[in-house]
Amino acid sequence: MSTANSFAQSPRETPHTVDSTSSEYYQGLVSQNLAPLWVSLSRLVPEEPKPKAQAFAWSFADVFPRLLEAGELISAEQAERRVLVLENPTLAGQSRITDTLYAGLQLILPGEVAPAHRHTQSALRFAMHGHGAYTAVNGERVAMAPGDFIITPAWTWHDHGSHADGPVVWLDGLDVPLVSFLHAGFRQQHEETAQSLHRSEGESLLRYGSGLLRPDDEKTATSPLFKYSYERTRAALELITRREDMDLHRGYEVCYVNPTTGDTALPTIGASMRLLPKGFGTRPYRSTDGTVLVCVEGKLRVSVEGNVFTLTPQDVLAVPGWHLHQIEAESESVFFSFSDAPVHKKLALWREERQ
Ligand code: GTQ
Repeated sequence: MSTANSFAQSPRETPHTVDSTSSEYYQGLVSQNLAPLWVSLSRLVPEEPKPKAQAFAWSFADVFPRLLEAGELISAEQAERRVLVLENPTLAGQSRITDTLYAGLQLILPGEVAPAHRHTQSALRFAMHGHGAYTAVNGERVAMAPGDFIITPAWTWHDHGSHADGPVVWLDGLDVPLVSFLHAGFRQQHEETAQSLHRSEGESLLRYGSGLLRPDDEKTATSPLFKYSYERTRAALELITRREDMDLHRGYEVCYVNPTTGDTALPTIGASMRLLPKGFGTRPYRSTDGTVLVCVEGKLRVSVEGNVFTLTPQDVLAVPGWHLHQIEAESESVFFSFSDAPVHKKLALWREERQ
């Protein structure tokens, strides 16, 4: 039988794949820019998410020497951003750490400036190594110290620089693959290398970080507070561990939010810092968002669908969406994470499973 109907499946049967070159009918469809849904239905509308990314970890100790080599090859100004992109092995060449997120390690050397630009992609920085570098966002400069979380909201001018006496490295997290999928990317170069500053350092913390808005200040889609220091974050976590219950699937957790709305600091990327007590292992957990973890203190053993990764400070792990994982702390451990959960939640797609 070679009629099209013979390929129709009842939904309960496993659909078979059809060699599209096998009959005149299928070849004819291609030439008319048509395609038979019954061949691709189960892929288009899967029973559950099957991200292309795999769970994978980068050891900071392995990447750091490569970054220093890059520092000899090219200046921050020449490179515009001197970054080694963390590419998920199953998405090689695509500049993605998970299916929807980009991550890279950026190096800045003493005296350098990574020139000012802006883009519609939202960015976060998680400071990893060295003191004395800064990011300027919207006319205000903020110093970066290890563990600090800094945002560069969409379409805000930003440049980075360093007065340090050694190399400074931070992790960049951007929604590049997502914006690329939506073809919503715009970028502009600033006419000056470093933007002029019209706010003093600490102004956004003093106002928005103190919960102080002017009566006519509007709620904004991104946080007007753009640096969340590790010092304060760590102190807040410490308090919580003393007084509150722990989520057995997540550990103690504080989320970086936009103080004007209570929503995530960036509209497309959510971020949090978690603490696990010594010897504690989280119960098996998965959610649809793809997550990037960075160990900050202690030692973690993370099992993702049976693959085990050991993380010490500054190591980075990609956990794709819907991958069941458990996190065990060998000593009291603190880790940062960011994910595309806000997008899932805004589109009513987010699910989690707690076992
Ligand atoms: O610092 O502005 O890793 O625009 C990739 C793109 C960093 C940045 C990246 C960027 C930046």
